[in-house]
Amino acid sequence: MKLFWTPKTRSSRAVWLLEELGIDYDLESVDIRSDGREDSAEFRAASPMGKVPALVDGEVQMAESAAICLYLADRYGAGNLAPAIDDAARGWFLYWLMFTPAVIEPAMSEKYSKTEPHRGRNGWGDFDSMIATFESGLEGKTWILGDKFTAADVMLGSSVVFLRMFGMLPDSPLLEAYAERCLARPAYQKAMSLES
Ligand SMILES: N[C@@H](CCC(=O)N[C@@H](CS)C(=O)NCC(=O)O)C(=O)O
Repeated sequence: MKLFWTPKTRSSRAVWLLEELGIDYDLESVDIRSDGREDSAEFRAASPMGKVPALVDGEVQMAESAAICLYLADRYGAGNLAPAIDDAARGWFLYWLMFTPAVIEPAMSEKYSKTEPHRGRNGWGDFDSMIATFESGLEGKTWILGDKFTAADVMLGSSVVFLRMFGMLPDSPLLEAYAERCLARPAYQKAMSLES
């Protein structure tokens, strides 16, 4: 299995998830920051948008961090990082797994670019309702589904770390504590150690 990756990007999520799984993988660096960027044909085949992360696993080629996390958790997690397909918890698991690309990231972009919010018109609502929803999802819980850490926490945990890194995390003891729990995970620390 090979992960196309660039340090300090959304690729970190996929590395974190691979470390949670404890399976073997190779990393191939993609220099997305260079001007005269020349992507390999293998990378382009897996990532039509030319974005990291991208994964090649045998005949499987794919990109999009949430899709990669879901694929890896289902395929290699033995039920540990994703509820089974017939488990009622699967509904909320999928909701929160997709919350990052569907809601958090567009809302961050809206805030960063100072675009006027349109809660009803925009699919992500707006930044403030995103934060309020994220907080209410975590209320009284260790992880987003309760006591059990899942791939959805990899997506949400990396988002909360990015929110903090960009100075966009409002005063939120709940989200701060969640970020600290994510940062303390050995798999997260191993993933970060590969970046420095
Ligand atoms: N929705 C995608 C976004 C991926 C993405 O935008 N990756 C950035 C790095 S964080 C990238 O590859 N940028 C280089 C480019 O677009 O050429 C995902 O979650 O995987």
